[in-house]
Amino acid sequence: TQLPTLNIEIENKTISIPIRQRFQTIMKEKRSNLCLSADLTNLDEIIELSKLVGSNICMLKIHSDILTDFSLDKIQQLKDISRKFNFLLLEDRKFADIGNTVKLQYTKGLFRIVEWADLVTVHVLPGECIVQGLEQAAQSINEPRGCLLIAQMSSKGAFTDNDDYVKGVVECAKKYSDFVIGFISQSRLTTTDKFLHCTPGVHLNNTGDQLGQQYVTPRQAIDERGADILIVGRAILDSINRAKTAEEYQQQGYQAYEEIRKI
Ligand code: 5FU
Repeated sequence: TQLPTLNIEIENKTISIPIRQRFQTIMKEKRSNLCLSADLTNLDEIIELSKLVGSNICMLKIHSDILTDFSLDKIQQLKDISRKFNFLLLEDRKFADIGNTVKLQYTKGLFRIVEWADLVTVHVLPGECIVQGLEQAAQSINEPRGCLLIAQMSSKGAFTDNDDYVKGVVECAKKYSDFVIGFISQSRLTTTDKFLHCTPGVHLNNTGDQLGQQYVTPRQAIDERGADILIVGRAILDSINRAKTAEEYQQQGYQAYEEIRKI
């Protein structure tokens, strides 16, 4: 089964763009491999922030379950901004249940994630059935949808630090490569460019937090951790000038990406 593609009208011709290709085009056009992790608890504030940094980012990541003012109207506003500024919306849901349950979590409840999130994050702990459940649910939507498999985590002592586990995640990605467009990772997992490697735990000034987060610099993330996309949260959110800091991470990140990946 084919996942839907995004239909774009150019000079009266409809062109279909699969989500993987769309992501790569956004990165090239905007010269950005920066994903802002907008870990704020107020969606109005995220909407304002997304306008401020919209031109600097290729993706905005949120945790909808930390929002105190979530509504489908407001999330639609954020979606409209993402289309205007041309970035993807990632819901960092970290699904981790059996296929049938994740299908419900993806489509129902207060958040109805499938209706607005271009991408979601997924643990493969339950086995490949989790991807099957999500992919099935995504087919009910007439827009492209995809997911990132969590292969490795940035936190100290993560149990994902296990070669067999990571190998299993990569196999699963290859098997469902229409829907799986990449990984959340801390190292380069495949030799092909097919899968986007997205790396959290990036900060220029800190090495970690008090709760196990571990940071590397943007250049280290790309060079030593194999990142394509840098996921940056508090380094930008806690800075005095968020717009200026986002621009710095965009520039440093993309420059290192071009040099190291030779794109
Ligand atoms: F899968 C992962 C991971 O391994 N590490 C993470 O930090 C996800 N994250 C998310 O990236 C985490 O939930 C935060 O939303 C974000 C990192 O935020 P920070 O403020 O840059 O530490």
